[in-house]
Amino acid sequence: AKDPVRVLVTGAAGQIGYALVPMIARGVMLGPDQPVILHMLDIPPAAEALNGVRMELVDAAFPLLKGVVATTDAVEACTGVNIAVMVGGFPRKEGMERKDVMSKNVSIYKSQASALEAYAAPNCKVLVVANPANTNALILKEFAPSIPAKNITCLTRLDHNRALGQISERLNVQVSDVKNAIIWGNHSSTQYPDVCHATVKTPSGEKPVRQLVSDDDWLKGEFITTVQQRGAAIIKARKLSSALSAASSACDHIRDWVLGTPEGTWVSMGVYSDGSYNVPAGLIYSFPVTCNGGEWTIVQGLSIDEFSRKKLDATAEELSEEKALAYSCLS
Ligand code: NAX
Repeated sequence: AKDPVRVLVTGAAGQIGYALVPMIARGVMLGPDQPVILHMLDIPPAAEALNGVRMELVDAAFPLLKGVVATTDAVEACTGVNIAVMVGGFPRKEGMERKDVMSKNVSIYKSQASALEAYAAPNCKVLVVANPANTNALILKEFAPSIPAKNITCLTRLDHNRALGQISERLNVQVSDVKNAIIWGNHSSTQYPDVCHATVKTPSGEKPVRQLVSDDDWLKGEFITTVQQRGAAIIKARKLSSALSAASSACDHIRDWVLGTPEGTWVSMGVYSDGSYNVPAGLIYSFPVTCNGGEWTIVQGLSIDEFSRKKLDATAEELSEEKALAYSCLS
């Protein structure tokens, strides 16, 4: 039998946490033969709710779940973890300035970076979900200098999956037959959902989405805005933000990172930019990546037309501004 993998979920008493921990305990994230020990962190006001989640995990009697740590102590939570899914953060409340929210999250991610750096297992892989996800991940990277930059990522897989879902609905095909969409940039409304290289499996072979969707205005207009604004549409409908889809996508992100992407398929991940596609280096930016042997690689050589170029640059610009704002909160 395999040794258990320790998986940290911060903000585990929240809504995404409640959807995510049972998926991890069922093997959705790491596979049906991989035992796990869950580490759950939340803040003291949520301690009782967190204990309730721990009780439910016991009650569910998951065969793969070999232990649960439920705590409000970051050091205890981070100790020995192999994977860290950072869902906890400070939400933007009505009337709050962007700078105030940023400042709260910068201080959370600075201190959790230190706890991870000091106590996590070597080669721990980190996924930041909490918003502003890209910039929180960047702060975490800056304050955990001994964790390789390659190990720190943020979630844009939900946006990626939303793009696949929209194409599947539009063409009335199975979502599993659609692949190679790309989310470029920030997990925000400036993200660029790009299907210029996406394909659909058909009885007569793989066909480009751009050929199957003849309405270019839809691809350049409503498709993009629907994906960009899907989070807001879910809030409007549910009166709560996306949770099950966010949790499921977080599992997809880690599963593909650890176990690899299928041949010929890429996915979107927020990763530390090396300057590929003329995106400024030093931002956490969402790129198309393939994964193999537990490492991601940015897909190279895709053609970027003028329409796309502007969108890649606009979302990079926003991330540079966020980075500057985050740094101004440090001083
Ligand atoms: P909730 O407010 O339900 O849960 C957040 C939890 O984090 C709460 O239990 C809170 O007590 C806890 N928390 C706050 N500060 C903490 C700290 N310092 N350490 C540990 N825990 C802490 O929010 P939920 O709906 O679960 O969303 C969580 C985060 O995901 C939010 O920041 C949200 O904006 C972000 N999202 C990101 C998505 C993405 O694709 N990257 C999509 C979904 C989601 O909107």
